[in-house]
Amino acid sequence: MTAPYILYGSPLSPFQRKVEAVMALKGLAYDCEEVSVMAMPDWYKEISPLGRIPSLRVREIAEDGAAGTITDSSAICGYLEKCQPDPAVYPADPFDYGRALWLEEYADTGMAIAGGLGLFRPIIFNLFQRKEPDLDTARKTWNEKLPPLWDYLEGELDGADHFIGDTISIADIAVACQIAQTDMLAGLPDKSRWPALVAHYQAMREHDCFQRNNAGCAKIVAKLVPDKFDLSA
Ligand SMILES: N[C@@H](CCC(=O)N[C@@H](CS)C(=O)NCC(=O)O)C(=O)O
Repeated sequence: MTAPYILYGSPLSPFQRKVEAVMALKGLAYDCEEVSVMAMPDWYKEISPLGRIPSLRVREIAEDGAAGTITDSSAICGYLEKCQPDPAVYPADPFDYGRALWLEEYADTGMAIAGGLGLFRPIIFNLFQRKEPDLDTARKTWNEKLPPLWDYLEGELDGADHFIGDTISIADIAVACQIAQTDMLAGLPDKSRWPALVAHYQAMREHDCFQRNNAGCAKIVAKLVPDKFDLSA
């Protein structure tokens, strides 16, 4: 049966992971269509003028072209929340809502720039191109750039299971999506230094809403990275 949505992108994108988790939580069925950032097709640039994945197609609006599509994970998640409000991933309380948006932004910008550009890409993009992974850059990121970002999140969690209130919100999802990016290649932050953050991430990783994306990533990464890299040295 044809699903009502198509998600364009790659399971390896933390932004696609965020959308997939939100769709799974809300029980929304979707098909995935691979769009590689390393060889972005021209038809996709019409949908995403900034040349980024993911984008969502709403089939009942249009089956092709830019019509019926929304690009950018935050825009997509905001749209999905309006379509299917229950369960909510954005808190109802105005202050909590603002805090959730901030943590989503913290993950999507601060963590994505550090972990994505400084660790994930120097390893995986090189491997895709059959080059040696740039472990010097990845080590510098792991040991110098990521710890202050994790410190902040450890403080924000303050031992709790969730960043906001006692249910999953976009803040939990967005942060876990970025930690998954570095976990795939380098494992977890040191549990003795960031206990709440690691426990939070492990619980999120096991949550049903991440399983389809976890499986998609595992298939790709297992071929390229049989063993995780030890970047702590
Ligand atoms: N703000 C965007 C960011 C999306 C983004 O940066 N995606 C990356 C892949 S993870 C991308 O498409 N990069 C294109 C490129 O590097 O050329 C969102 O939330 O969807």
